[in-house]
Amino acid sequence: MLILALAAIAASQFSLRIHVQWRKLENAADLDQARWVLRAAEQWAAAVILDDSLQNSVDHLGEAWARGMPPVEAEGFRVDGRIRDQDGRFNVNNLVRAGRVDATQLTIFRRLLANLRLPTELADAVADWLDADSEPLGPAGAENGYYHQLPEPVGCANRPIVNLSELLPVRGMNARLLSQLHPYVTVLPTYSRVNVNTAAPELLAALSGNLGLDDAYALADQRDRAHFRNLGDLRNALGDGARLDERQIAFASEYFLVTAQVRRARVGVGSQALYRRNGRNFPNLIWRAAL
Ligand SMILES: [Ca+2]
Ligand SMILES: [Ca+2]
Repeated sequence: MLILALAAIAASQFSLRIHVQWRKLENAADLDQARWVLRAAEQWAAAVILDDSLQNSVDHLGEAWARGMPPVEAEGFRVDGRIRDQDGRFNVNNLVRAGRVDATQLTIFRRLLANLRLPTELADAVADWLDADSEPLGPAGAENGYYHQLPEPVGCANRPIVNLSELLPVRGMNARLLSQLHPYVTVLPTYSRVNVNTAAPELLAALSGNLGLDDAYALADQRDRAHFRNLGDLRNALGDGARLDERQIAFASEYFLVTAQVRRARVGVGSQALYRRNGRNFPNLIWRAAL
């Protein structure tokens, strides 16, 4: 009797174990499939970016790539995707060229911080974080002399960064400020001009010494009704007086961030991928990270 009971328990445990194993295999297969669908979604987004560059040489928020897409079903998964150009943002790495601070970019960054009502001294500390030397830019700057004396010492990067979160240890920075800054800045591997068709009014105003924030909002409104094809369009929209720094601007974008998510019941995967346009060829993948 006891033996029979023990056998029954063993059998039920065995069947439970089989069930758990089977569920794990099933989940693993689902996850594998979800990852394939995710890759396909990224490739699709890159194809949309390429297709746009074959159609025209200007990028604006009324275009198909910018308009976001409703979720689609693929292989039983729900797929969400979004493409955001990065050239409508201030590229933090622009602050330094060949290891030295670019004074023009520093001024633009200071103005952007002021327009966002964030502390302008952050600009100096960020530039010091990126420039090759160890000389603080001014009283608000900070180099290893500052960072090594902190209760939890850190090493100054003294080089360009890859991800915005790398700025978290910068003097005066914190998670709240970084998240406020996040929609207006980006981190790109090469020098980039600001696409005036996709830039926020705060950045448009930062590109000018004499365009007020209210006028920048009016300019962006006008642009969103009819995008700028070229300098002539922009100058007409600005009228007499205000000027943007025309060496720093563009009407097209080169870098695009693709965010994709794939979900089904218990399984979900997501990614972000930065693509760079590559003429009439498929865009180059710069980096890719799981979400
Ligand atoms: Ca375009
Ligand atoms: Ca430095």
